[in-house]
Amino acid sequence: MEDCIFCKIAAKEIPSRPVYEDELVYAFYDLDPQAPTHFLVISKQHIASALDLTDEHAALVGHIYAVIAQIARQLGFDSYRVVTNCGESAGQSVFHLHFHVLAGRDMAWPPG
Ligand code: DGP
Repeated sequence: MEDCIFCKIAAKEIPSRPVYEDELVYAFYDLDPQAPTHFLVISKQHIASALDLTDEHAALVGHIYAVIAQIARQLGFDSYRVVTNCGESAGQSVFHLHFHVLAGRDMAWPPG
């Protein structure tokens, strides 16, 4: 989608530090890390937010969680947090579906 920063990152029009890529998803390190390890997993398909997900996306979302587990194993993490901010009030600033993966420190609950 034109003017979507994450579409441009997925298309390599904007540089990023890659973690993983396949035909459905791209994973790259977050510009503003909130943990010693903090990367994002995005769908290559432009989906504005989790609010737009339907049953049609079930395989995609399942694949994203499988990819996250695979990356975590490869990086040596057995403990990590996955966050999807959905909507401005929840902290979403980029309106392209993405999953934050945070690891390498203890996490507080509830999140702020
Ligand atoms: P959220 O606020 O939940 O929509 O998360 C957006 C995240 O995207 C935020 O943690 C910062 C990150 N981010 C924004 N622009 C860029 C960029 O150009 N490159 C990278 N690597 N991360 C970005």
